[in-house]
Amino acid sequence: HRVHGGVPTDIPVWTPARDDSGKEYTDIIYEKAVGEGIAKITINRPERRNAFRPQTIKELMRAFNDARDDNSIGVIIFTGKGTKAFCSGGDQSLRGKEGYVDYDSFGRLNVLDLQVQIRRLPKPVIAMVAGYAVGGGHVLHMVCDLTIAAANAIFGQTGPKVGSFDAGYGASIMCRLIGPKKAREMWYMTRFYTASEAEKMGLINTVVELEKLEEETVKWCREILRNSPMAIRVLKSAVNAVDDGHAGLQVPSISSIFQLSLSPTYNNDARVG
Ligand code: S0N
Repeated sequence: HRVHGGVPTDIPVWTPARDDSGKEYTDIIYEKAVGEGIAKITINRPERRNAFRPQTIKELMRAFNDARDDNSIGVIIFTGKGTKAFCSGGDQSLRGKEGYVDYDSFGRLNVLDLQVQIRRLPKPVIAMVAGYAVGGGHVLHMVCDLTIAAANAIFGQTGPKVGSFDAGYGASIMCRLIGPKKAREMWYMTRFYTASEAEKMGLINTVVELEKLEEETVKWCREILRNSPMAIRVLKSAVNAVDDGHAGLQVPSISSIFQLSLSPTYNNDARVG
């Protein structure tokens, strides 16, 4: 191991992972660093700047659910394939009168369910962003616990240009992160912001050279993994509580306390729940 500040900085060996549906993934890559406690979920549609279609979201939800339930996983990295985009939002080529429709004729914008899933998931989710995080892809990085960006990252909302918007988390969490004035600017004007501008705005945690992006992200994961998963899961719901209310608190925090009261030997290191 190469070590910096007591934390190894080498990139782990990623092993392909599956969920229990028995289905293959077509739109994402799901991997785990065995023995490390890290899962990595990658949108794999680089030819469309990692735009999501309903099928992409279904697969992401399956993988996030598996990572949530896997006792060996403590942190999840969420990213996009390649260096040009984290995610460019909803696949515009599938947008028609019936909404977003793919080959399963699935006409619902199920990305909103994924946003809720990431917010409720009682483990940190880290967005690892190279290139564009725009439109619905920008909201996806905002709902993650932390965002680590490469110097080439570009952030922005594009929805109003194409007649769409996110009046849920896309508006409320953005106000929390950068304040309502800046949030209005971002939504009304659909400007794009560089990684260093985004860092100054409080939209992301840090910026690193593109070549160091994964190394740095894994280092942040390892630092988190040294700490108590129980403390982190309750802190996650506490930090989200103002926006998520009781629905947010209920899942990781109250159920943990309930389990604590049930079992005097409840394991403070538990990663399931
Ligand atoms: C990302 C951009 C800026 C990249 O520009 P660049 O590098 O010049 O590449 P392009 O040549 O433009 O693109 C390369 C190929 O990728 C395809 N492509 C890119 N983005 C999409 C996309 N979103 N859907 C489908 N295909 C995409 C290009 O067509 C091109 O293909 P080829 O090579 O075959 O020509 C630039 O690409 C860009 O601006 N993309 C569109 C961004 C956009 O408008 N996104 C949609 C925004 N709306 C949503 O996300 C809908 C969902 C929604 O309403 C929502 C939901 C939740 C939260 C927020 C929203 C919201 O609307 O904001």
